Amino acid sequence: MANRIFRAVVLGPPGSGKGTISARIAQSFGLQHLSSGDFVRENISASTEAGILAKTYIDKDLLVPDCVMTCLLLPRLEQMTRHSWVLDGFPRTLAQATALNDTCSLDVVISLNIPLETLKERLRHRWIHPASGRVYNMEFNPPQVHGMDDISREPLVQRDEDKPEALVARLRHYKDIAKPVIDLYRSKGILHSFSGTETNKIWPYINSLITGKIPEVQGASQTLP
Ligand code: G5P
Ligand code: MG
Repeated sequence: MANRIFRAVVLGPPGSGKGTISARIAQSFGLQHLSSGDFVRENISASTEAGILAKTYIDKDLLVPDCVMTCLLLPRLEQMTRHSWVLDGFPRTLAQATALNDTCSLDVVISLNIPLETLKERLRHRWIHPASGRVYNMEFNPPQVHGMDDISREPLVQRDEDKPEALVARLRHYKDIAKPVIDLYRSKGILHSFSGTETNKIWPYINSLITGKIPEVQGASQTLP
């Protein structure tokens, strides 16, 4: 764990590998991994007021409104004064980025640029364990037992928003909304963009970027998802 607090954000379209890369960063550098999508899904499972509201948007393949997302996430970040973290999936909009900026300062923003065809292919094969948010890919990261979560052995499901008809609209929408967010972090000089079709090829560059930003690293693990 680094001696000082380190805060990173991972941006990218659906299926770009935000969750996979963030989990590797968290595991390798001892950071807490916070995922806005997992956080929303936890709230949906727990039927909180915010979760019930968020579900009405997710069911229509829409982004959850900024005020719901910031109310869910920012108090959690404000509590994390002693922990370094990597945040995946937030901010998605300029309003969210501005709210985050008012809450804390970021060390690094990683933007993943993955070709559209690659994204479509990946999401087609993605299955999740809803209770834990664990993500599998039937080709890249398959479960030990087909169709079952490795730990709970409960059945895996495919998210409605990963089904082909919902995908193209999601990906197009992402690009429009993300541009001002990416421009903002570029202007702050903390944006690092990575392009490619394979997470395993992008990972070493991200690993060395973070290693350079966190000199005192402990507890790096060899088993990566
Ligand atoms: P989420 O949960 O943030 P998305 O759609 O932005 O959902 P997603 O789908 O979770 O992002 P990811 O995390 O970028 O994708 O990617 P991943 O899960 O790591 O990888 C995708 C798949 O590809 C996995 O199966 C993985 O194993 C595989 N894979 C990774 N690398 C490779 C590789 O190199 N090769 C291959 N073959 N496969 C690979 O948000 C869900 C919803 O919540 C709401 C929105 O409605 C959103 O749609 N939401 C928000 N709304 C407003 N504002 C926010 N900030 C919101 N955050 C969430
Ligand atoms: Mg994710």
